[in-house]
Amino acid sequence: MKIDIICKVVDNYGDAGFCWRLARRLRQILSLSDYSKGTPHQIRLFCDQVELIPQFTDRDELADLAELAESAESAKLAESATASLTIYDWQMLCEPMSTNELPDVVLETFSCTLPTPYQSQITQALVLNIEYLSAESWIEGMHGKASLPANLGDIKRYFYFPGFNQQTGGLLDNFGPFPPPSPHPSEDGNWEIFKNVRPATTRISIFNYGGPKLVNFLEQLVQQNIPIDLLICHGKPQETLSKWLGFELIKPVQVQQLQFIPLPFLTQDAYDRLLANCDLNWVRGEDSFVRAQWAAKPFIWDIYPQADLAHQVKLAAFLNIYTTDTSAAMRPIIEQMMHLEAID
Ligand code: TRH
Repeated sequence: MKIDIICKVVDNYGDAGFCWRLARRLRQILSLSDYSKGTPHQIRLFCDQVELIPQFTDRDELADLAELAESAESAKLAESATASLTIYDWQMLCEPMSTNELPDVVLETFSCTLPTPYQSQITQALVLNIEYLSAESWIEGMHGKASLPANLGDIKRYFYFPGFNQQTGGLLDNFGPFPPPSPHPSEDGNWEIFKNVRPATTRISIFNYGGPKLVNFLEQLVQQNIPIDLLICHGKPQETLSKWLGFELIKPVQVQQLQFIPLPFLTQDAYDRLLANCDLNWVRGEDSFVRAQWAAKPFIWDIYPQADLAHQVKLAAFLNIYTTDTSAAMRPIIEQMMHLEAID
């Protein structure tokens, strides 16, 4: 089977991060499945910001993928019956493809609009448009439905809505064993990321959109006066932290009982492991939000803000299912925590 995943980056890391995770997971599933016997599978990821992809993965995996891409050409792959994964620049979609390059399945992500030259060549393919995740009930009626071609020459596409129940497309599950190994502080002493964490100290990872919401949270923590290690992810959370501290957060810093540990941008596997090894995780967007749920640890979701406030409806729908079994006392606390707006 030949599968193309098409990714256009809107902003931040989520679009590329989701597509990369999807590509790796599909490769893993196809390599393991009986279906792969005999014919090699091919997954191609087309992205308009290919330079983002290597940061999600380690060098060994990239080298392994490059090797696979070469062996696919030499038909060696047919014997090993695995699945190849290759990353291409978006520009390739604007060029003619030979018949044997054409995909069987196209996964267009987040309605990113396929370039016309590519559309005109994939008329035989099954095209799925993978939409954003939501807990809103209307997606159940839309999942699997065909979209009407908007313009002459447009191909027929089917909506694929990820979601939280059987009537939807479900959630992208994790790559590799889960939860990731070493759930306890003592074992994690060997992990570079945790070399500064203090024993028997609560750990909170922070990957949100920063701003007043984070400052408010930090000020509440200071008041608590209990030892907490905060693992601060790369980008916006570190920027907010640096402003709040009054100096750039480049190494671990202690403020009263709180310790702030800045993290480099981690590979996705390392990020997943971080989530599984913290007591509370702040997450955002879509992909980290889903990973926090697989990690099965308490989390606060900093939902991606939308200009038309559609995110508030989305958040309310999620909280509705998330707090189904929550006590009456706890429910308003969770709601209050997640409903605060992230305004920079
Ligand atoms: O980065 P995000 O905010 O991304 C998105 C995009 O803005 C997108 O346009 C929007 O549609 C979507 O949110 C809702 O958040 P997200 O989705 O959680 O993506 C972050 C990705 O980065 C995820 O794949 C995990 C990964 N990641 C790492 O690999 N290493 C890291 O150190 C961190 C902090 C994250």
